[in-house]
Amino acid sequence: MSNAVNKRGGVLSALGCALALSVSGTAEAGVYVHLFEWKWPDVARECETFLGPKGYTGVQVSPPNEHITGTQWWTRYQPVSYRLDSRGGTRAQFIDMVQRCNAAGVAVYADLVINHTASYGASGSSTGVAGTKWSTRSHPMYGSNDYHTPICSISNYQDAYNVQNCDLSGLPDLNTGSSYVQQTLANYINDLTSIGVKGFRVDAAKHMSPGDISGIRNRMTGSPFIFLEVIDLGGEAVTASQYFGLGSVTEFKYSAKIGEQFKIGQLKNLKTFGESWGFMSSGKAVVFTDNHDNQRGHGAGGANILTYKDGSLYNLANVFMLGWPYGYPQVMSSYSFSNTDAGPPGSSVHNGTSVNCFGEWQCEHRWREISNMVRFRAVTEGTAVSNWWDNGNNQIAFARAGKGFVVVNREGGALNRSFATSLPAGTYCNVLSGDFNNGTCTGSTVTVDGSGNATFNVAAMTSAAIHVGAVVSGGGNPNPNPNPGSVTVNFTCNNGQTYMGQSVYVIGNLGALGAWAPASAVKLNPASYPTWTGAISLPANTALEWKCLKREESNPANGVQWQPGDNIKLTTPSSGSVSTTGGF
Ligand code: LAG
Ligand code: CA
Repeated sequence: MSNAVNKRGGVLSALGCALALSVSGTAEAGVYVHLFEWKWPDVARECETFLGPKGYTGVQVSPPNEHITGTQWWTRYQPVSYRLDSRGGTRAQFIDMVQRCNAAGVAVYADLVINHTASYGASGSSTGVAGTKWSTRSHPMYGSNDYHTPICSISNYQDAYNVQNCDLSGLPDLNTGSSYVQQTLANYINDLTSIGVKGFRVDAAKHMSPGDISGIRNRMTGSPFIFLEVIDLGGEAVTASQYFGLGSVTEFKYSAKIGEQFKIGQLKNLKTFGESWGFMSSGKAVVFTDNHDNQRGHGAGGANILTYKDGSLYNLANVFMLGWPYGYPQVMSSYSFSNTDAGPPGSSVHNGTSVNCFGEWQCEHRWREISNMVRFRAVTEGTAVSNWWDNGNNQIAFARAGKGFVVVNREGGALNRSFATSLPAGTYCNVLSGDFNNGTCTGSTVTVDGSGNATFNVAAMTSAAIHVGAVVSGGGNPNPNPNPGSVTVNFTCNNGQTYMGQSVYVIGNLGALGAWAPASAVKLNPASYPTWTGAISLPANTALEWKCLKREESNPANGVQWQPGDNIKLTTPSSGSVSTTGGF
């Protein structure tokens, strides 16, 4: 398990994030996806074949514990027991998924429904999906004295006591202030942590006092990433800021406002998108265009929430979200629905090598624009916005200084224009028109000249993006001297035992080191097996981070193993060469 933690740590710091998972209350670097209602074997396969290779840092999964029976999606939010047996799959399948996602560098975040227990069919007793007998306020782990009394219903959002100690939608409200309840919940959470789960969404956090959640957290092992679902659109007694001491917090204002601007506003307004709009500080915020609730009119839904149903407009909003440096973004991945109660399709997403996406399973996280902006965000991490441009209406463009450039055209006509990109000269892959793999671009290219200018032709309702991790040629060297400021870095990876077809690579945060994409990592030479070595020419005076990586040569998503522990950091010298060593 500790190995997996370390692999995860590697990916995290890979994204320029100086913080460790243990710093709770600080947003993560990177991008995570919510694979809403995906079954565990599908999630595992997705980690290996898509999420890891594309650079997603995490995956939020539906609540893994036993819940009430029924076809509706929201049965998952009515806990019967904390057995890991659910519509997502069995305990064994859950463990397999967590291990395989960790091995692929993708952290699993579990959704914790800990404010309440089941109530549907409230009067009767019933059996949960794993066969546990229960009735309202009576479960193997709880009796009626484990709930808040006297029983009341949430009716007044101006009254924090009412919001936190009464029943939400008739769901029996656990006495989360009691040490027995706190320990019971912590035991469940610690089971997940011991399996290798790296983070938790705290469902209905607004309905538990920060003190109660703190009591649970103090009984938790490890230092998982915690983010709290607090719906705060203003005007209520319970506010998001009351939870900042516990972890990151969902910023629902972001979802409401990005939808408003893309649907009925003007994109030029987004120039200041962030704290000045009344949002929480970026480092606290988990942000999304839509989540599993508000995409279907539940939990703070509204007329302007964007969903997959918005098609190209949804793509544009996600391109903006992922290109814009605010918060820790969640990409929503949905199944198609018209009935807002309807549960997931019975079909699997993965069937051998074929993928059942873009239909009954929407897989927004696989839409090209969305998936390729994940790497853009990693490559531009830590850089400020510069070179903002707008046409006074719904065409915008901006740079992430020196690292990337984005153009969004939410108008009916094409946008043809030369922009000051801030990027080094070179031919870049427009990663929203095609994929960039091993130095090859399957889409159109954009040429940045020696002054940093480039002409973009962006069709109506589309976007374009270039970044220094996807350069076809050039990329900083307009000078005829091919590499004026370059030095040689001698890489060594020790203990690189591999199987047939698997090799050891250098992977790091520079484009020349694959920009953390296993597919683009640089293969080393096994002449002194199991020690692998290689010399790579890199820019002088440049800070970089890297790790050793194992992967299969012909299938970069297979056999992936990251060097455990922190990234190796070094700054290249002004000339000559330098040696650096990692290993397994
Ligand atoms: C959440 N965040 O605070 C979840 O994101 C949200 O999806 C959950 O509600 C809610 N808290 C409770 O965990 C969902 C549905 C509700 C559903 C509830 C329990 O949005 O509609 O309520 O899960 O399954 C359903 C019925 C209600 C009924 C209730 C109790 O829709 O009409 O009162 O069950 O029987
Ligand atoms: Ca409560």
